[in-house]
Amino acid sequence: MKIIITGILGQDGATMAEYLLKSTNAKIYGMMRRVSNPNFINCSNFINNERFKFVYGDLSDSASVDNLVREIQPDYFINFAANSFVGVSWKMPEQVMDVNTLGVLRCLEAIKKFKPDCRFYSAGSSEEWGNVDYAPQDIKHPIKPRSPYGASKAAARHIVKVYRESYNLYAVHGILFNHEGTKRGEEFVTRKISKGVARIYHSILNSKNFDPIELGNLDAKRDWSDSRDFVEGVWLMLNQNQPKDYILSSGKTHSIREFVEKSFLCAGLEGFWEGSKEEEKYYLIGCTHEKIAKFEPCLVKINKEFYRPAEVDLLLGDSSPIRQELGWSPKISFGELVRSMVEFDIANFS
Ligand code: GDR
Repeated sequence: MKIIITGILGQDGATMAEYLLKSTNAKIYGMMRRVSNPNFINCSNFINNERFKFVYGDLSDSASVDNLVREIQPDYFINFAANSFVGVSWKMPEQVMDVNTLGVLRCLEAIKKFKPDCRFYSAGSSEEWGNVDYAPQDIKHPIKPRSPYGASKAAARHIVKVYRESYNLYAVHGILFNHEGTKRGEEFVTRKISKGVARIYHSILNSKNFDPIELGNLDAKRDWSDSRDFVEGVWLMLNQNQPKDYILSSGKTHSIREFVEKSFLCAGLEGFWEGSKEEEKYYLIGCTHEKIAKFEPCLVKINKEFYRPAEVDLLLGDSSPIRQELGWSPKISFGELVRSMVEFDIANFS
């Protein structure tokens, strides 16, 4: 069995490769773009596995995608490559549409031309729902994206459906709600918080002054899960009798504010909120370090730079269909996810 995974250096690509190398005998081809200083940290557990190989390719270059599918003749093509940061999608909307939407089209075309029985996974997003009408959101929720990113994923969803119905391809577009972990990039709010908590924890331990974590909107709510649970759901979606799109979510929602509080508590630090709107701050309480208690120990403050031109206020997913029909369910709770990220970042702080 041969599997191409794109976005191999990112959280989902690397987590998927790790999972498939353990649970199957497949040969994994991890597609990466040529960049000057690639960061292989997420691949360190499998980089030397003899069933794993890096291959060059770029979703914005159809020839490279065509060549990979023609030469490798994969049984599965799992597309996790994307410009996945919602916040930056207003700054480079054309590139986002090119990679996230046309990139999916290029994969589908390559499969149609060179390996039509290859099963294709397209990474959809709860950002497609955007300005939600109701909660929890199910697969029938109207598509109402709030960002170029959300629009790019919604368009990808349509093109996957069109190719599935027009050419009888096995192509699925899973709607994944937020999923995190220790492979998460620092630009995303959860990892930014867990890394910030680790930095502050070590400063306090060494009786040193510290800068607060700077965040944007604290009141947005997200349905967070652990990415290790999600790759199992993706694999189930790829192995049904008939292709069908499903939602992956925890079915619980929490605000950014709650993520902040829980993260600091995992490091043994308790805080309190003071002020409102852009002046709101989170201060440390009960600090016994004399040197730290002397200055005003502010843990979090607001920086307007991290506000978005349009926000998605509430995401909460209904994943009951995949639970009932394919037997998937997440094993890692929100509390365990936060703890694992904070403990990892504290232990690996340098
Ligand atoms: P999201 O994830 O946009 O939901 O998309 P992100 O972690 O970037 O933001 C979540 C929420 O936190 C608020 N926020 C901040 N966000 C960031 N990044 N940095 C901050 O400082 C900050 N302060 C507050 C945001 O406004 C937002 O409301 C993620 C990505 O992985 C997508 O690729 C994926 O499709 C969806 O999840 C499901």
